[in-house]
Amino acid sequence: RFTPTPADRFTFGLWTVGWRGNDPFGDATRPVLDPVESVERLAELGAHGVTFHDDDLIPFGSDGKERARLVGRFKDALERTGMKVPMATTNLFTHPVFKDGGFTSNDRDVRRFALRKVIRNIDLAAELGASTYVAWGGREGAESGGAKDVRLALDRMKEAFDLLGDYVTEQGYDLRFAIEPKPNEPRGDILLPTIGHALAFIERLERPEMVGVNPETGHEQMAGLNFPHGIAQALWAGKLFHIDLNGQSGIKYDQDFRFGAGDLRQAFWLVDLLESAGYDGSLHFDFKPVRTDGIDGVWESAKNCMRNYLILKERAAAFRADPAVQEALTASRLHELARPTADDGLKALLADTSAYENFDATAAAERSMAFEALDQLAMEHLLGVR
Ligand code: 3MF
Ligand code: MG
Ligand code: MG
Ligand code: MG
Repeated sequence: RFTPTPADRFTFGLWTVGWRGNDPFGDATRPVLDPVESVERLAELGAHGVTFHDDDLIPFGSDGKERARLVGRFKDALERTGMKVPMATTNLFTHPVFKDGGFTSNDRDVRRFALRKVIRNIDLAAELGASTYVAWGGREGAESGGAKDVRLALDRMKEAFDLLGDYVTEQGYDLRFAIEPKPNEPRGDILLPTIGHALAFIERLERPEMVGVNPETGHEQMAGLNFPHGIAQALWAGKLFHIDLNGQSGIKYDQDFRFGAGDLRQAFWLVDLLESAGYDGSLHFDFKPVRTDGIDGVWESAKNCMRNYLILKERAAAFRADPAVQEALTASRLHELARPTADDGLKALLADTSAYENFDATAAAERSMAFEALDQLAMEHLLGVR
């Protein structure tokens, strides 16, 4: 029970299980993990695939020969295990050259280098069969007001996505972009800080249909936002191209706990939403196994990211199937929300005296929404007592 198979579409970044525990205050606590070992171990645990930043697989500065060797043995591991690479991304944040950003660095040479670095890895992504290319602009931002002209930076950001869209189209790749919002860290403030900012930005692009979002649980919750609500809006906009699942406890640094840790109730509603909406993309974990643990904790937490998703999936299904919940949903008038407000048309609405002239606001105000009973049912399904 709760043991995943590749059909569950669970994927992991190589940088997640491969994180060595280095943080701003301390050095690495775990040894280097070979990407080939990650592929093998995750396959054994029942994952569907892995994702990577260019530099996770091919260390920055590797020459052509070394690059070919590393890609070759990675491909062998994929073939051996049947693991897929549904998504790839670019590291535009670790090397000091990106200290002021990649697409929006004030330094034009750096911006041109960043675009070439992305394009180089897009070729590899396409070769490996990826369908999504994620862009997290962790260094696109500022610590002080005069340092960045945000309107110009957004022009450069748009220019970058427009050029990358041209490139993918010219090459005939079957690849879409997903922007990953984050409010801060490592920059004091990052551009495109939330799902909403990213969705609005995408509509200004030359090829908006090619670009969606890759929201991360912790990133929205760092800003105190409701993650399921953000995901619902991305789904509503047809823009949920990918997702980074993890755990976060409130407004803090980016904790990247395993999925299910942190805000458990939002995790429950998130799984309920993804499953009832029929989201069929990757269920991608972007987490960090806590640095207190050895390699045992790495595989334990990777396993439990998937296990917790499957447990919550079962709990959410039980919640939806419970006749008492169906009654409670009716009492809360969820079905009425599904009905258009004026399907009789504007003219009929204006002529309807019961809508306004004879509307009894006092009586309507007295009708309970009955949300407390509904929420307690959810709580009890989540806690496994129903
Ligand atoms: C940082 C992140 C990133 C992105 C990754 C793109 C290093 O907080 O979440 O992980 O997810 O760069 O997928
Ligand atoms: Mg993150
Ligand atoms: Mg995070
Ligand atoms: Mg992420």
